[in-house]
Amino acid sequence: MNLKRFDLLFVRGSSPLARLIQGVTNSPYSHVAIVLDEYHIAETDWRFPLQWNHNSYPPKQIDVYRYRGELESWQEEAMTGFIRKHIGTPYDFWQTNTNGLYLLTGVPIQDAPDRINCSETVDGMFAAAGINLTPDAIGKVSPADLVKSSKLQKIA
Ligand SMILES: [Ca+2]
Repeated sequence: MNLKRFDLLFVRGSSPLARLIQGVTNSPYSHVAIVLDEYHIAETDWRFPLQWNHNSYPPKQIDVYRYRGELESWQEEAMTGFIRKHIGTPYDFWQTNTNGLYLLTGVPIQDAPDRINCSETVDGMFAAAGINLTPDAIGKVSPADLVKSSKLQKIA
């Protein structure tokens, strides 16, 4: 597959936590990772801070989404800069948990400003380029919210 930088890999996880996220958000996806190049991704989950990884997701476990528009070079630089700036940022458990509570009970989502979760990273990265993927407050989104964005299209 021809992956491009800033393509998004939406992952259908199978761990107990992944199943919980899928259930609470009513979505097949438990995780989202950002493509850096054909072989590398940036991602964070409860086990590790935002980091660069080899893309080792089996194709059958992921769907690939791409921004519909053309990114200008300043936007690509802003998005790459966002990732660079946040490499090493710890995972935002509190935000993930309260996002789940929000969906179940309406209690507001709590955003720890110095921590990020997977979908918050994606939303923040596009926001750095002036692109709002969803009508929700920046970062207060789940993978399920992101795939509903009219600015993204599924390519694989
Ligand atoms: Ca946060």
